[in-house]
Amino acid sequence: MNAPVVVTERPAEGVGLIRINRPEARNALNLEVRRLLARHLTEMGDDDAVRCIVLTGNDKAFAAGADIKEMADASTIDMLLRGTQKMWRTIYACPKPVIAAVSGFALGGGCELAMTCDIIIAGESAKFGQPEVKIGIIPGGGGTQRFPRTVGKYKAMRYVLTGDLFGAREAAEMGLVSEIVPDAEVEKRAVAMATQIAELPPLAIQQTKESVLRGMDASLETGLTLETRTLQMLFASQDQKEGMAAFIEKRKPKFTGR
Ligand code: CO8
Repeated sequence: MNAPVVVTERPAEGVGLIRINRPEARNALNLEVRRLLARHLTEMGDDDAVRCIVLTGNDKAFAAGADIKEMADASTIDMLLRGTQKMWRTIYACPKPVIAAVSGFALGGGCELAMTCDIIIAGESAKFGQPEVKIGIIPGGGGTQRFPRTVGKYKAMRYVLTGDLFGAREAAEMGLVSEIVPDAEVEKRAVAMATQIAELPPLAIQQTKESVLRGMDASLETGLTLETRTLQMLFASQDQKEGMAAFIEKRKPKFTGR
């Protein structure tokens, strides 16, 4: 049997690619997949050679949600002991930028997984949604929290309360998708953007990600203070000296991540 999560270390210099690989179940996120995702993202987060990560599925599904067959007979205590929110946090806490390359369905936990990523590249026929109410539960991976914070209360309510799916175009109009590309080019475009990010100074990239994410949960004043301190701190890095010297000397910079 093929591994349910496949890692391709370097589709390009500095880029790690993680593929969810359960095509027979529309990439449903069973416990094994979630554990592997958490493990690979942690490992890539710690690997200096990986500067940006692409997370993808196949042409039919990014992920069709948590595995319903694995949950159907679970008790409250089973769900508690599974502790999936810990794995979810590991994914969210990855210090490197993560680009979701979404083709096909991104539903329930799959849509939430995409929303934990930093950039979402979607194929033009990708379908998103939080259909959990239709099976008697609520979203459990951030769908009632990240979704309204991203698209606003009334759009989010329209979808979480009906379970209706929505297409890539509507997702982009709501601000849930960063870029739409032809279906056949989703992974290629995501890897190209990851390569572009991987060439930039890694400390500045990581600090930018952290500043955006932490600031979104804070007051504007606190966020601005965090931003100022982070900017000041980066003047201790070699990459700041190199980046500015290269600009002045009209040459290509060589960033070391120091
Ligand atoms: N769980 C388990 N199996 C699934 C899932 C799933 N989420 N989605 C699809 N499959 C399986 C089907 O059962 C089917 O298996 P089989 O061949 O053995 O019958 C196979 O994948 C192919 O599926 P379909 O025949 O249905 O394929 P279609 O192309 O006709 O439809 C859909 C694709 C639209 C994706 C459809 O399968 C579907 O609606 N799936 C369920 C979507 C859903 O309800 N998702 C929400 C799940 S609940 C959830 O995510 C809660 C998150 C809480 C915690 C967050 C942590 C992850």
